[in-house]
Amino acid sequence: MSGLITRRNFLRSSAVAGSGLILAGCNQFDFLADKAGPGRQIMERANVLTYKVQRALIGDQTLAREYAASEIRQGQRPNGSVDPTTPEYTFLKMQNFASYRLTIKGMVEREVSFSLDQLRNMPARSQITRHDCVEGWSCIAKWTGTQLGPLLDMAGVKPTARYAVYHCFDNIQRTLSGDILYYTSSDLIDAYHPQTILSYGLNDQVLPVANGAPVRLRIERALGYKQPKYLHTIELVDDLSTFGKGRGGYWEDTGYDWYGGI
Ligand SMILES: Nc1nc2c(c(=O)[nH]1)N[C@H]1C(S)=C(S)[C@@H](COP(=O)(O)O)O[C@H]1N2
Ligand SMILES: [Mo]
Repeated sequence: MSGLITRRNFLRSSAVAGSGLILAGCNQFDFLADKAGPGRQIMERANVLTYKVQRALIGDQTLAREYAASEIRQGQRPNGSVDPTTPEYTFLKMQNFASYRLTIKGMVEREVSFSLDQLRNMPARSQITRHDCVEGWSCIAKWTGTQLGPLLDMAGVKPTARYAVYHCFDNIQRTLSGDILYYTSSDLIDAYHPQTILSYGLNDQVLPVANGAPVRLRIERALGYKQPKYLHTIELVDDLSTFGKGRGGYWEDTGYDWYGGI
């Protein structure tokens, strides 16, 4: 996976940015831009550049900063969907998520799914990290869950997979043509990152509905909108263009940066 971003690519990207030639064809952006034709928007190119530069600067395995318990000053402020109303979620919530399953599917050797009890009985990791929302607020909170990486290995991610798409239960937006369900995505470096956990605990309590019960993903080096709540399916893909408006997430579809690094 780390082969995707080589030092050479990074240097090429920087050189391009530096010389102001970013609009003059984009063969050098081989990671995302190869999915697109010549009509790509400037914004998308900027996203790719941001991704490459941020990824190169941050490295594959660098950990997000972890804090001391004394630095938790308030509860995790609920934001976005706080109480999903889809029938599926309402039903699960009514029975305290007894029949909840997290599914991993798509470009995998075998589709797998896990109950909440199974997830809770896997090796747990707790981390106290800072959540940064683009709306301009931050919260330090303790997240407990199990690492995503080993679960992906159980499914057997195919070598052709490039992204993990995170599908959520909540209808973040209702339109005349139906509900829009929240989703986001990451590359496999972030999916396998040691601090990327399927979190079911928040500040030593069961994860509340307002913060994404029963399971929400933490991708600690990314902004708030890359922390999917009410997660039910992780789909391994090689192309993001078939989901939503094709930019890899609900907020990403409205123009937010795909990588969303902090
Ligand atoms: N399913 C889902 N995930 C989501 C959202 C959402 O509305 N629905 N909002 C995102 C945004 S913008 C933020 S800041 C955080 C808020 O998480 P919190 O409610 O635990 O603070 O969740 C992110 N993940
Ligand atoms: Mo956010």
